[in-house]
Amino acid sequence: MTIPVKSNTEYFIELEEQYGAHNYHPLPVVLEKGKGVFLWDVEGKRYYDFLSAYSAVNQGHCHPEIIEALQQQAVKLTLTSRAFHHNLLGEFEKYITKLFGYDKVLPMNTGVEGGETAIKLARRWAYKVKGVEKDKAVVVFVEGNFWGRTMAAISSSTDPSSYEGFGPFMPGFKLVPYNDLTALEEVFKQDSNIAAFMFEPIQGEAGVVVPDEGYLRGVRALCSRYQVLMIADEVQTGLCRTGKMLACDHEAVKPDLLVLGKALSGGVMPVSVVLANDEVMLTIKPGEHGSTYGGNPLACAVAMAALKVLQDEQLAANAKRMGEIFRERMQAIKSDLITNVRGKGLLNAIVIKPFGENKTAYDVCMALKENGLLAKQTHRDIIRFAPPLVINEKQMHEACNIISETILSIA
Ligand code: IF1
Repeated sequence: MTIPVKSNTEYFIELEEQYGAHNYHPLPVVLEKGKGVFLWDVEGKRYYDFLSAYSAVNQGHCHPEIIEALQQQAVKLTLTSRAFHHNLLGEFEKYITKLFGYDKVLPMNTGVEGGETAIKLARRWAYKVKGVEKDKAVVVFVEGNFWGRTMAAISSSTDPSSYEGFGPFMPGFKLVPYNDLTALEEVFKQDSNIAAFMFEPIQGEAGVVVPDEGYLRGVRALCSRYQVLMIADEVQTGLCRTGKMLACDHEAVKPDLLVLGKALSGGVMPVSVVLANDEVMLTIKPGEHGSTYGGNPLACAVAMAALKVLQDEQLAANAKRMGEIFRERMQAIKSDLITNVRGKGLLNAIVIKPFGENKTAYDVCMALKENGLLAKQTHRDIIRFAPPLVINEKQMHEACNIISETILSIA
């Protein structure tokens, strides 16, 4: 009796099944190498990466200049804690505050820590500057928001798969519909305890929901009028992803607090920041917030290299141009499987009509994988497409050929 030999893929997936928490349901592919827009699995098969680790690899996998910065710093000094100074923190702080036009920056690690930090700053500002009564500060979020998995993040969520079974939840949060300035003004009028409004300029996890032209300007005007801090969560939309350095730049709007993460390190390690002016930033005093790795030497070196690559390689302009090609190609696919194509820059999504016996966007992603392109569905009917911003025109057309041939073969 011959024992079937397991493929490498099966071997690695079974290890995870046996020894890892089951908090994800990944596509059945095991990756081991990445370069630019490409990934290779343990069978040696090459894929176009059309997820970019949810927009953390905007500069392309293993960008040489970012890896060089990592390697040079890694053999010198990686972590001091903030109990002492180190020679890269001030350099990084000056670089990033000048680049985005804010007085100061508070460095953290994951995107959700950036969101948590922004909320703590907003509450502190509400008590110290706006004069909100102690423990009464309110932060307003939008329906369909996603900013991470911590207790505060899921306390603001409207997605049961994020919050169900994890209560009790953080108080002091209110919700309004996205892309609805009337509802937002209503809440601002009714409640004088509002510290801030935190939202994504384009909603990623909700399925690349692009608000109406003018929404960002409207939010800015309402926040200014009602003395509410505007917090832009640009963890996913920032850093050239939507065709500008920031999604807020599409309407020339400047948030009071700017949260960045993901591609701030080019996919090398978790680096996040909150940028704000002194009136907000200096409401937190020494010893009142921080983290072991926040602002570590390695993160500073890697983040400066990652930001330089975005500018030197003009990745915002490339994202704009390649995104236009992508949406044109998607709209040209003659299939009623696709009911909508939407996005900005290289943050795009297609909406898929259920097909066959209850087949969904997941099944399209499985077929795309077979054809050499990796993407992930969000919810049952939406596929987000977000390649690294270094993708060139030839690669974009080749990837679009894969997508259209796959869709047409299914239909
Ligand atoms: C997972 C989703 C995306 C984010 C925005 C903050 C954070 C995220 C706008 C927190 C993180 C990640 C989380 C990651 C998958 C991915 C994701 F599918 F979960 F919803 F991108 F849409 N603000 N998004 O999108 O950043 O703490 O993760 O560094 O949970 O698997 P983080």
